[in-house]
Amino acid sequence: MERFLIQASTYAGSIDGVIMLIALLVGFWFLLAEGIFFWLIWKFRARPGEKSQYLTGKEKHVKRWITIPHALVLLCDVFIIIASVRVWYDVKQQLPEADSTIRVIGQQWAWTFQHPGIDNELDTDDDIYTVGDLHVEVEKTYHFQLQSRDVLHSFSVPVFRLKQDAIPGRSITGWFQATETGDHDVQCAEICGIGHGIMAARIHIEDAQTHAQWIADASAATTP
Ligand SMILES: [Cu+2]
Repeated sequence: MERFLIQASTYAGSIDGVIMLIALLVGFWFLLAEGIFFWLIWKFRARPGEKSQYLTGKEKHVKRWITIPHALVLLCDVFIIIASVRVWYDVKQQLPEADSTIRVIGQQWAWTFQHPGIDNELDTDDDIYTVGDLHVEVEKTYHFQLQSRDVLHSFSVPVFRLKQDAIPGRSITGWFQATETGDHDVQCAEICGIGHGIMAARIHIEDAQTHAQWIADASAATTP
């Protein structure tokens, strides 16, 4: 499948799969319905000497044009629902064991990231706080605790196909696992005020050695 944006998380491919399934099914019915529509316009066009039929809409041979496609479209919906629920369960309902936990805090208009330091424990003295730069290690499972200091925000990492609303007063836990190294965009995907559009950040997906080095450097810089 042609990829428009790289897939850098374990579940990115399955989310793209659902979107592709919906696009194909909806696309098929759209083209078919429009095709039949224009064919009927052409077939029943006005012609000299031909009288138009009077249809109440209740005739069996007319109603079939509604009931049969209706049933088939509902069947397609069932396929979409089954595929979506399976992906939703994997991404949102289950929580694989974490190698590391980070905290993501949205506010007007920046993202603050709280990383565990060398001890890999959150809320200890060696935590590393950054604004606008999230550092993670590739192929490690992360839990994130998503919070907001003011209004609704939405933590969006397009290459992960991850999007989760941040709600003031709540701490929402989710997970991801990056599959390849690289630097990518983090966005806010919920209109949160005049600075919403500039609420961009970066995620740095690093190999184990680079990530360990970053933690060491950041700890040395912040530890008195
Ligand atoms: Cu925001």
